[in-house]
Amino acid sequence: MFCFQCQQTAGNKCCVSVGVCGKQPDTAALQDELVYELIRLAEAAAAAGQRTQIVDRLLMDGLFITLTNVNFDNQAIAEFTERVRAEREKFGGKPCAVVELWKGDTDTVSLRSTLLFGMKGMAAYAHHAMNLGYTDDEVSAWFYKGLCAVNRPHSVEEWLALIVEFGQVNFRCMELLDEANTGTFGTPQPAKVPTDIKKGPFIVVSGHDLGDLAQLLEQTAGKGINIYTHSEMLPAHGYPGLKKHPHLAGNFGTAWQSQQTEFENIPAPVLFTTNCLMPQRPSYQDRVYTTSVVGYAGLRHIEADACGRKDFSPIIEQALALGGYEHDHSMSGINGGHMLMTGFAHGAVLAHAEEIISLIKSGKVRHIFLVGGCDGAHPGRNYYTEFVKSTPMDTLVLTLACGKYRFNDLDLGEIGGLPRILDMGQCNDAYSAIKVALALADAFGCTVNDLPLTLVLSWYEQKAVCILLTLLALGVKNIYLGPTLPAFLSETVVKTLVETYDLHPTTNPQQDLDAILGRG
Ligand code: SF4
Ligand code: SF3
Repeated sequence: MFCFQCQQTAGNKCCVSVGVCGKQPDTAALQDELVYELIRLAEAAAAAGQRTQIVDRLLMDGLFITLTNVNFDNQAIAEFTERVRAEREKFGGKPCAVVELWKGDTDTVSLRSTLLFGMKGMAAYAHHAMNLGYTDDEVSAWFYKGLCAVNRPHSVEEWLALIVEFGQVNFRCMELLDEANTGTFGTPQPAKVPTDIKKGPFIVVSGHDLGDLAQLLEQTAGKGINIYTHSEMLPAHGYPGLKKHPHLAGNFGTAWQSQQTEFENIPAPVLFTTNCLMPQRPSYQDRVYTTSVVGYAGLRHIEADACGRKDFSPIIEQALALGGYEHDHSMSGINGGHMLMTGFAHGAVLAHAEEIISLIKSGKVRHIFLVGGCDGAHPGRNYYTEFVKSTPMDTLVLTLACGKYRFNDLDLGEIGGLPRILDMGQCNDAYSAIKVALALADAFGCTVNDLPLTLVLSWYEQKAVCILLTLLALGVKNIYLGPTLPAFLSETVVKTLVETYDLHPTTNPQQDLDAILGRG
């Protein structure tokens, strides 16, 4: 096998005998075969000059299946590949030749991989938007264009132009998902989220799909079952259309990499709506359910019907049978015992735009940091905790995605009535951060790069890749990226990014903070 798409890749080079994530060589081969079949389908559709809703969905879901920590189920991957093949055969003709993705000169493989991995991230966001009935022609069409582009030779300049174009399209895709989430569930509002578990039956919901959470909330209403968000589902508490359910009771646990210990002893089932799913310990394997593109051999999978409705009865019945805790239960051993704040997406932050602008003008806010992205098991990720702890009292910290669990339990105080840490939401809510930055730049009559704002990003999987490419495509400079640089970026590509965008690999928190605040 050969896989180097995520931050925890072996030796920061590539996984060749088995994935650090638990992906086995046969699964890796099936995922590669699926990507090749998606390329053949995109090429066949392009040759026929046709785009259909069925192909749109297959391209998005197929790419999403191959994203890190999503699907380890060989049978499910093979069956999906068969559906892609059958759809391609409807276009007639012979399957086209496909490039060998991981072979060729280093820079070509690097640039090709960057585009492909970015598309996997965008596929996830387009998938969530489509689940809520929101699509965009430009976004859907780019999956065809991008997959065909991956299959063809280009000069370095052409690859870079494609990557920038992709970054712009992914901005539209994140905007589309924002429209889908806020159009369906309302504009997020600041919310305090309990982290302890009430007595009685409960279900834990992980992943990013708000539509799945909504269906589960509806199906559990009045049944005496509480629902707890996990990891990237935490921002759900900010949405009025989800918060209205009184049994959306709180958040359980921390980021994805702690699931094997956190799920071990809880008397409740867990639903994974997306990544990040890890191989399970036997102690809790019979309590984990997957849905949609997520899969793992041996776990129970909840399929949608033709209208997208899911029957969560098996998980509801198991929650009732397990019964939950006998008494209200403190989770202080795993990040419980306090309240978490979320819901500061662009709507809520920009409602305070005047205050923030005057705080900046009066010098009460010296700098704004966006510290966000993925969490993971890499020891260097303490950087983000230390960084946030070290930020001066006259600075604000915006955050998003699961990387926030490194510091969202810290009490950093307030400035002018605003908490110093503002959780903007999931990784796709990077869109919110960009909206806020653009609004501030507009108010100050400058560009985003001239604002007292610095992005300090942590990456793990391919959604972070598409977000980074969007930020670069929008011309955002001086981004700090860690905990390591992607293994798929060749030396030449890194050099280009550093020279063109002043991209900084993270060093140590104090040194980077000093450099940002001009105290170096
Ligand atoms: Fe390795 Fe990451 Fe690929 Fe898993 S997804 S095989 S950890 S590079
Ligand atoms: Fe986290 Fe997997 Fe990336 Fe959506 S849940 S940010 S790592």
